[in-house]
Amino acid sequence: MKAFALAHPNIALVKYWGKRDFAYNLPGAGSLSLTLGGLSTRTCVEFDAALDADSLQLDGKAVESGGKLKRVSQFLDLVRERAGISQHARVISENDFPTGAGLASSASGFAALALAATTAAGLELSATELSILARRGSGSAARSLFGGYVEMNDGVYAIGEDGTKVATRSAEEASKAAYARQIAPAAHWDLRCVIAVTSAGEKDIGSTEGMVSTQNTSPYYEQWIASVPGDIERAAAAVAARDFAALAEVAEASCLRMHASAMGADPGIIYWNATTVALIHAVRKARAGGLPVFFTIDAGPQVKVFCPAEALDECRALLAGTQGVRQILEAHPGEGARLCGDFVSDAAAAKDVAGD
Ligand code: 2P0
Repeated sequence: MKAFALAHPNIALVKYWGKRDFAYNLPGAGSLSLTLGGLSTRTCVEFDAALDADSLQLDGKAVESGGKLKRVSQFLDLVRERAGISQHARVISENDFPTGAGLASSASGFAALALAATTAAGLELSATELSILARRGSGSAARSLFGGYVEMNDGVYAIGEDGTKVATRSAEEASKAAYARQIAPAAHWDLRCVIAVTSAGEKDIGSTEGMVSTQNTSPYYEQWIASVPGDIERAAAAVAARDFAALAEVAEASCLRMHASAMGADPGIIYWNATTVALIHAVRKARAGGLPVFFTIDAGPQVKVFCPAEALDECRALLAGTQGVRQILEAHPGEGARLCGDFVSDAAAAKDVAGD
């Protein structure tokens, strides 16, 4: 009744921002991401009949009450229901990167939790079933089950066994169809992601809250959602062809359109600070000067800059030379979520269960 799992965060190249259904946490549109090796969440779940409530320890601190504990407990309810068990669980989770600051900790967190909790509960789910389950915890977590380049389906269509799209109808049917799948393995294209941390604190407006406000009040929300399928097609083609210039164009466009929709909310949501904006300009100027780099920004002020492996040193220097950058993290295409022995075990020895 105890299991350990490790998962990496992922960064969307085509963003997820908005929900079509709250009960099943269905995304308003699909998305496309890269799973990031080099940053990890490790989670241990133990079901124990002696516990009278679920407990959560996050980054060494007990979470006694509040939204985070409730969200984890509600997720565990889904696992208990599926496994036919009633025991509460002890959950210990550790990130080796800043939590809740726009570095996708909910993606790696719920991916690791889904794998550890289902394994501890004795369930043996396929990678697709795990992705559907992880989505109920956090939309972006559905993508972190897989390594490399990943596409999340919006649930309007299911992907048939022959790869073609099959229309779905009810929310329940759509729930089973809204999952992620790998479109290219990590080894397909050695892109690097250099992350400029511009603020260490937790963000003021969480992703879920920001999305809900955007879709309820922004006049740009519908246009944003309508723009996503074309961007996914373009990004998938750029990944398949390893076309950096094409991926740069579509990824920056998707990021800016997502933020524009959020800024159009009432009151407007601005995740950026002055350093975020300075980095946008620095990256565009460097690209115009011939350096292959592009930026993307999630629901926080950090800037993620992608480059081919051979441009890593120059990319890093560009970010380090921008005033206001507090810390630089580096990531590379990573593997999917996997079971691991314990918190200190070698990740290379971990069993990869999400490689299909
Ligand atoms: C993404 N983000 O595609 C987008 C871009 C942030 C900006 O997915 O409500 O934590 O838990 O399903 O997955 C962050 O949203 O949202 C996110 P919920 P989640 O990566």
